[in-house]
Amino acid sequence: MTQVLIKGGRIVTAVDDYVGDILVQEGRIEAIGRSLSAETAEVHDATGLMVFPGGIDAHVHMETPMGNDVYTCDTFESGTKSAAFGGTTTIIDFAQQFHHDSPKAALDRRLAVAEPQCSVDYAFHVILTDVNRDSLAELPDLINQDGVSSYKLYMAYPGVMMVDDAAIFKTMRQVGGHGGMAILHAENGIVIQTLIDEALEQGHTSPQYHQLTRPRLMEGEAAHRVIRIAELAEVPSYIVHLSAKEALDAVVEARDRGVHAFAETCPHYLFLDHSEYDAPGFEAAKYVMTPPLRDHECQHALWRGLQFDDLQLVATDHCPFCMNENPLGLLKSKQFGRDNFNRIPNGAPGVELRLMLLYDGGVRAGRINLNRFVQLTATAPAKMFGLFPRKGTIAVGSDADLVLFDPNETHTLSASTHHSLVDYSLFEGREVTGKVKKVFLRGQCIVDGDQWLGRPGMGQYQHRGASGRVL
Ligand code: DUC
Ligand code: ZN
Repeated sequence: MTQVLIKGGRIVTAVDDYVGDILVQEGRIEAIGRSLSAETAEVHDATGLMVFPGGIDAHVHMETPMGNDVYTCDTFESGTKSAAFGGTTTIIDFAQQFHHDSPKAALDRRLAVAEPQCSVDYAFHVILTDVNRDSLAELPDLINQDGVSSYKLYMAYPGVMMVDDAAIFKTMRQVGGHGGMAILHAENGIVIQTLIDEALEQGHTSPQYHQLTRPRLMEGEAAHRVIRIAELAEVPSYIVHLSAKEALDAVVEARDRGVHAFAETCPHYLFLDHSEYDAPGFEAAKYVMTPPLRDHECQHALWRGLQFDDLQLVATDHCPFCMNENPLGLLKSKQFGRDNFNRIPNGAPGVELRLMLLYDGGVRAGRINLNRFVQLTATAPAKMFGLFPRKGTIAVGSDADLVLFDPNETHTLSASTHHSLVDYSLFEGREVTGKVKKVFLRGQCIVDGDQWLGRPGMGQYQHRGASGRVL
């Protein structure tokens, strides 16, 4: 019987904060107490360290086709290793249904790619792009048998990913009765496309125009619209990568009326602002993610949203493309759009940095407390997406996904030390205090300081329960 004993750490959950020992048996937490002993256990001294539940990143894109044969540059192998070094032990990625495609086939394709490679646990949201009688009919079984309870719909990218309001409404009604939830990329794709076309007609091709053609108002409009559609369908809704104050206003207004509207934001919206687009030449392409970085007014609103639970979780939207064409090739690089901002692959890296940024810039900066930090990074994602209480907390019977964290170690974030294949960091040179020291996945130590002890294939697919039934 494999036993692991983690001794003397400061155990922090979304509600607790105390010093104790954790005994792990066969990958699960067997006991929590003081002065626990177990003769044959592998012992880890956590004195002076915090012990968090393993992070859950509910929004990542590993080796994902983004159209035009462009792919995100992290494989499941490199991306999950990077996640682990950042204290994330479960990721939720996406399986995309193409046109004339089956959602179940989309899931099976992604499972086949992910299964031999993942070194942390993983699950999928299914992206629907072809909502019709046949694809809708598959969803109850996907929820109940395959454990996929969240369905992503795009209100942006017309002609590629965008679906219309009827598709959103039909999907919501279909999945709602089975514990499913629609999750939305909320931007008005048609108006934004008009602005993009006009900018290009006027000869504006530089990356700065990415931001100028995706206004806050059109995020707010889509957020408002989709929350109302969900209200009519009588189901919860969840907005991904919320960045604009106008979108948050729509969430707050709905929640104040007792409507179950949920949303996530991402570290780059909390810690970076639109002045990054002033970077010279093509440098600004680093920040071409959708939605774009916003201004201080939005940042302030997002922090307030996190403090008052109008925003429920922080995910990374890890969607990495290299700045340089080599060594991974043009199709994994921002250079693909060097002559046209609208062809720059949308997305930015961050899966490794979420806990450290949020601890340093959130907890240490006095914006959120430690329990809220755990809530945002682990407990809320587990509850929102049907993984709780197996994941997302430190409790007897839960998976022993644990992070030992030194709250006092200061270090510098850099692409030269991260574990993703991407060749830049949004936070290059930023000094943070608080560092992941050891990471356990179901009781196995997979990160020990700089040492990688994980292996591809040890991550397990997670069948999830209902999504969005968080009261
Ligand atoms: N936004 C991104 O930045 N990347 C992937 C897709 C999206 O909507
Ligand atoms: Zn995304």
